[in-house]
Amino acid sequence: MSLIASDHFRIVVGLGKSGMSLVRFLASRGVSFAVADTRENPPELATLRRDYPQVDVRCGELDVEFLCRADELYVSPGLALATPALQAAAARGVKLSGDIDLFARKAKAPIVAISGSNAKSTVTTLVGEMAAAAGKRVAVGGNLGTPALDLLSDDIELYVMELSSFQLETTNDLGAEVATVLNISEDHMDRYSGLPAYHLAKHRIFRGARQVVFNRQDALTRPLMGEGLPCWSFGLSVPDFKAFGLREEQGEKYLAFEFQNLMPVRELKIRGAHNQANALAALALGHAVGLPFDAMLSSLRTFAGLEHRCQWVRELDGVSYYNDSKATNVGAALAAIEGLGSDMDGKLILIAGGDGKGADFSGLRDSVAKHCRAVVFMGRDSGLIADALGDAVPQIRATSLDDAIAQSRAQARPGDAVLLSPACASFDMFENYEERGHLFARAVEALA
Ligand code: N21
Repeated sequence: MSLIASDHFRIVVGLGKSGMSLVRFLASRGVSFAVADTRENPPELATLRRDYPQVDVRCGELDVEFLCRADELYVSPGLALATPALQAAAARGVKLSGDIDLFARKAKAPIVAISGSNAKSTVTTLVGEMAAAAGKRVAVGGNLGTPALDLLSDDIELYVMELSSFQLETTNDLGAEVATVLNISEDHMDRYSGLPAYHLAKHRIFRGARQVVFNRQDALTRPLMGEGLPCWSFGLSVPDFKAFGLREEQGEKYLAFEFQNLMPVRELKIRGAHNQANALAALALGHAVGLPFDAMLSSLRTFAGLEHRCQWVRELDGVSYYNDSKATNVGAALAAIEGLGSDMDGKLILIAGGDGKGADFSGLRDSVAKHCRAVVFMGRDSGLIADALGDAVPQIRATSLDDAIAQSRAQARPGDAVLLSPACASFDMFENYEERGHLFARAVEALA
């Protein structure tokens, strides 16, 4: 067969959203390629068959011989690189890559690259809004919203990219103008051997970067080989040279850059210490690519936060309801519990549980004990969280999302808040965290 040993044959492995963007990209450039997916019926299969009927698609268990016909595989972030068939192909000289590498090669405008265990989407969205406010033609996407390759356009002046550790695993040379890992806390322990492997994947974001932003309060965010690169930092402490932080003067707390106060913290719509850090990170990234402070500060004054991210839903009987379905790990739930809990007089009723991804939930115990009246559990791994919390707080088992809401309502007193912040992925009960959040909000809105 003529395809064998071709220098110009690629295989897209994994047919999700980014897989389809790869298909469109490769087809539009006349590159010859095939598609493989380990699932019998991948989500985009019908679209692919309809729009690209000539493309060879192999579903089900990966066939190493087939993979080895390619010189390069574009591997989906949904598929572990440790998958034996992928490793076998790599051992036989096939290059493993992904959509982000391809994007980086083709992008003609500077890239702001953002990773981290939490707050990626918030900071990415903020930097995008700052750039738009500064009059830049900006494209925002990657792990959030539009897949990277679908953003490519000669008109774009700046790319602001959210990148997950899974996307970075297959990224060999990003070459960002500025790159950051916002924070590192445990996540995806079902895909990594431990925190070091996860940390290593995230730090690939610094490959080829011209500038770096790191978090002064999280040593794991410092680039391992960033010596010599211009570095900016952010953190809640008082800033020094090349640093963004907080400074208090006459009882007023300010976002500050070096020795200059930029804006009172109270003008931010997003609440909590972690959101002040997010605002400072966005300022540091925007400053690194030359965005003026006035445009950045006006974006900070209007940004009200993302859907499913500690989003206020309604008040009923003096109890507020918050949708933090985006909290798919312990660190995110902690930020919500601490952020919301220390900002109110009442207590929290926390709804948690789901697909735990092998996490250690003991880190939740102190914050839960301090801020929660009760924890209502749902989902597959809720027993693991319950065990980790011990007798820190009353525990209630729910049989469904609706039951969890009803049980929470029964526990709450006026001044309290019900917080859906599961510390888990949603895949055991829902399509994704968006569906979980929408169903929560809809059910809460329907309460009589
Ligand atoms: O929504 C939630 O509740 C949890 C989100 C998390 O825990 O953070 N996100 O695991 C990873 C990859 C994540 C989300 C989306 C994707 C990209 C996929 C593409 C292919 C997902 C799965 C596949 C599966 S491909 C193949 N065989 C949750 C497969 C494939 O089984 S996440 O970081 O060949 O979308």
